[in-house]
Amino acid sequence: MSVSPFALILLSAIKVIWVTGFQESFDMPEAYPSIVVFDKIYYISKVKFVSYTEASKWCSENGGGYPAEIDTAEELAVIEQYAYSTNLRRIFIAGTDAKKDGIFLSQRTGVFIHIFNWVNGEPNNNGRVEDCLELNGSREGRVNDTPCNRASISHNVLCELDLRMLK
Ligand SMILES: *[C@@H]1O[C@H](CO)[C@@H](O)[C@H](O)[C@H]1NC(C)=O
Ligand SMILES: [Ca+2]
Ligand SMILES: [Ca+2]
Repeated sequence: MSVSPFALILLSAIKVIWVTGFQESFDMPEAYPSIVVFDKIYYISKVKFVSYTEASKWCSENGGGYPAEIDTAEELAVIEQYAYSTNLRRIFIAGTDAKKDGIFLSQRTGVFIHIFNWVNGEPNNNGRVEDCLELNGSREGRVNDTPCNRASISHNVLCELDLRMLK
């Protein structure tokens, strides 16, 4: 099957208009500027959270998203770079190994997460309480296991929203 170049241009024009329109209405004072990559929009809270559950709630109440779930190596590279660009230190993303140490599942979907770019020596389940995941700004945005709820450690949160879910 061949698709005419004109159809492709038209399609991408529609997509740009649609995404741009969405982005404008999406600007939130409580979030860092969002980025749109492929069919996803990503945004990071300015607020910090001790609890992953609270962070996840923030994503859904601000823009209708959920903590970012690593599905592909490309997506991980994108969110690492985005996280690192903010200069923030610790940023929650989705994933927990509360059931079985070292096996990370999405809290939202239960799907097995199998692509990582760990900080050297991680995951170490430090203090035996590190059952959640963060992108660590002190380590180029790479992945580290971190407590889901420990008073002394707070995180921003990187949220993801599938634009296809909006239509
Ligand atoms: C992650 O970042 C924090 C804050 O900058 C730092 O104290 C901590 O050592 C880092 N964790 C790892 C595993 O690199
Ligand atoms: Ca994802
Ligand atoms: Ca760790």
